[in-house]
Amino acid sequence: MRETEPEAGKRPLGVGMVGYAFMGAAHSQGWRTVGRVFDLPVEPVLSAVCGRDGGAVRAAADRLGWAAAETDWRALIARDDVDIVDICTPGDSHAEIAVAALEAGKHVLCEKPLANTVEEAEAMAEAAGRARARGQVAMVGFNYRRVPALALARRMVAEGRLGALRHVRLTYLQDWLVDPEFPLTWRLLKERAGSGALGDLGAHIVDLAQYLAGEQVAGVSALTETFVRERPLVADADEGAGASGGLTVAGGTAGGARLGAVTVDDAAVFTGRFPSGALASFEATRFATGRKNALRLELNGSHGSLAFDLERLNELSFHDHTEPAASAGFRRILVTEPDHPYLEAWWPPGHGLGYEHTFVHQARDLLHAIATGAEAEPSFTDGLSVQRVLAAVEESAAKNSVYTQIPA
Ligand code: SOE
Repeated sequence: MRETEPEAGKRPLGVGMVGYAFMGAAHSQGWRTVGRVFDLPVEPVLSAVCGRDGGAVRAAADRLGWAAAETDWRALIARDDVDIVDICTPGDSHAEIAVAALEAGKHVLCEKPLANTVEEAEAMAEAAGRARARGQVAMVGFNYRRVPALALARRMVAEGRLGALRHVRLTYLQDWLVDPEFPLTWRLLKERAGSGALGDLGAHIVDLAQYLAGEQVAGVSALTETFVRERPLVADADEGAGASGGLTVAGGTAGGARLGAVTVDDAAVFTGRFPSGALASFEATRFATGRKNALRLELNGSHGSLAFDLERLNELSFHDHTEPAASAGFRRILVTEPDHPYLEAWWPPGHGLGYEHTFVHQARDLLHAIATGAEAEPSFTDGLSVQRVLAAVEESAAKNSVYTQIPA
């Protein structure tokens, strides 16, 4: 399926995507669907996808609906039919591609975490600031902000329904690394991925905590651990950048494969403070046996609490502490009403959404920002702020959990 023709009367905006693994497939789904669901003055056109392996990227273009394939990201950025550069590569190439794309006058969507280091994230935020003055938009792919129930949670916190926040508690649990025979793909190499569960999963929950609380974490105390320190080498650590994005490797490794060092964390557990006085706690792990993609959170405030579980993403639990104790208690809000965030465009009440819709909403928000000239959120400055928390977690963990302040 190819999506090359813009809808009549809408300004076409060409998209060029770098990377086509798990996230690239998810983003493609967003670009393909957004114009059919949301009424926007602009229409994305899937102009070209880029990857290093010519045969594989051409196959991905056909599978995912892109009109053309490129093997050099610089050539992709230079194309006249590319207005938006969408970066879905491992973290070690984010900064170079994003800065080049912004300097070339393109809008940019970059997968999370924004970069592998604070220095790279600073350079990206600076480039985005210069580009903003020229009318360009830059956004980080923290897609869980686009779960309607979490956007509703943000709205309720901002409206004061929870009163003063006391606790912001988040966990993000997966289990795909439990098997010590799982091979050493790029996600386990610091120079490629920046960090492990911390940057991959912890980045999501730090961003959500800051988004929901409406303020930035001021300092952290952290522990990290690498439970399995050596894993079987694969011929090409990028193999996992194929269809599964490093979460599986086709055929596994041959028995008796040589071992290589895992250079990232398997799990990170940390607490933090917000300037308002609220306390935060975070847990990110790839070793929570039985948990596949379990992102859960609970906020407790002086007037009430909110709880959310990604495995039931059409629901938000709310306890209103201002109600009489006899009738108060957590109740389930079914987040499928037309006046809930994003839902006016979708199905009648009760007909829920899923993971993939977050990428449609992400595309919608980016296109809306481009069309209206508004700043896109989460901005590269928001991504930098998450990066600073991740760096502070690593610093604190290296000092056995010493409280580490984060520069504002
Ligand atoms: C793998 O851990 C992963 O795909 C993350 O990279 C994504 O950001 C998350 O949404 C799901 O899990």
